[in-house]
Amino acid sequence: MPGLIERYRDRLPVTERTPVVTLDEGSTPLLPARRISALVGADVYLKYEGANPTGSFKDRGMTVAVSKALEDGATAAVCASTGNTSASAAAYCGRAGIRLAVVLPEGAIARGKLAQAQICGARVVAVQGDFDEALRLVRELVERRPLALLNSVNPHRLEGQKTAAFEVLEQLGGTPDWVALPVGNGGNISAYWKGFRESGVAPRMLAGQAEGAAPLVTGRPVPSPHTVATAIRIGNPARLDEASAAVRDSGGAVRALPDDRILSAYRLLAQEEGVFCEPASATSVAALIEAVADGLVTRGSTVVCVLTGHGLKDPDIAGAEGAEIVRCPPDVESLEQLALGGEPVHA
Ligand code: AN7
Repeated sequence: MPGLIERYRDRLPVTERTPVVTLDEGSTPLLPARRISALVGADVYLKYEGANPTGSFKDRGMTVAVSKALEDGATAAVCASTGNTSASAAAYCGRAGIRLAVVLPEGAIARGKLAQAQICGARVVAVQGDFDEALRLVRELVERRPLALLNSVNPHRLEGQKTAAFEVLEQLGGTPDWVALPVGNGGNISAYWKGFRESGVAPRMLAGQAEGAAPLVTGRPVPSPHTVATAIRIGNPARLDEASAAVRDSGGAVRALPDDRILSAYRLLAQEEGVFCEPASATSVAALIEAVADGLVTRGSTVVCVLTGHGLKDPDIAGAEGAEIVRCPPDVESLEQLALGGEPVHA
């Protein structure tokens, strides 16, 4: 499929003069989740954004933001990131020939994301602080120097990301009752809500946050946020007000989940649905399970859970949460015993 700018040109802020920087992002699968549907008693679909070119939904915003930066004559750009924004920006800026510095909270980035930024030629800066400090510094930096800012405070990012809502409506052939998604900076939920409103529909937005990083619950910044889901370890979201408005105006809700529930949804998705996403993404499914248990989401509802990033982004957590590795001497009797675990196997 062609990229998003070509597919949705009439609904994006581009002209014939905009140089299109694309990796043919978007057109990601909307997968029926049979086992999870049975578990919660609803029709659950997974919007698998890990299938984007750099493995996350960020590519939707980046194709528009980097194309517009190039149109505006930018030669250098910067972003703060918990990982996926930096990986996506590195790929698109590399393709555009724009120099990029990514500013990351030191020691708090999943290994796959860091590797992507490194190999795609970005200047990688690890700030001795958390994401909120990194974003604050980057915002100060762009006041001093003429750099394109590629965080989701850049409105072009949201324009690109709203196309996910268009795709959900096309793929489903209708409007879901609920759309569940993880919320960090609040950009993506704002973009989905914008995309749905522009399409004249209003599904209810279910925001999933980690309990240790849940400013959406109180509407106020959280100092020293913590969670295993590093992508959404954000205490002072850039788009807190828009995210809150999307929840409120859609008749939606927020659920804050402890890390163990996020990780059990993460394993459930991989083991029961064959869908390997990163821990932050599983927050959408954890939020759904919670909202079904407390009676908010009712039986028979149609629910889309957005899985924002690919599981390979964070191999360390997959290794820690996944199966143990069984060592085997090189003979077939040992292999038979160890591979089958002593259980009867029928042909
Ligand atoms: C997998 O990359 O903020 O609420 O700097 O990587 O729009 O911030 C990532 C966020 C959800 C939250 N899922 O989206 C970054 C960054 C994944 C993410 C979110 C992120 P927003």
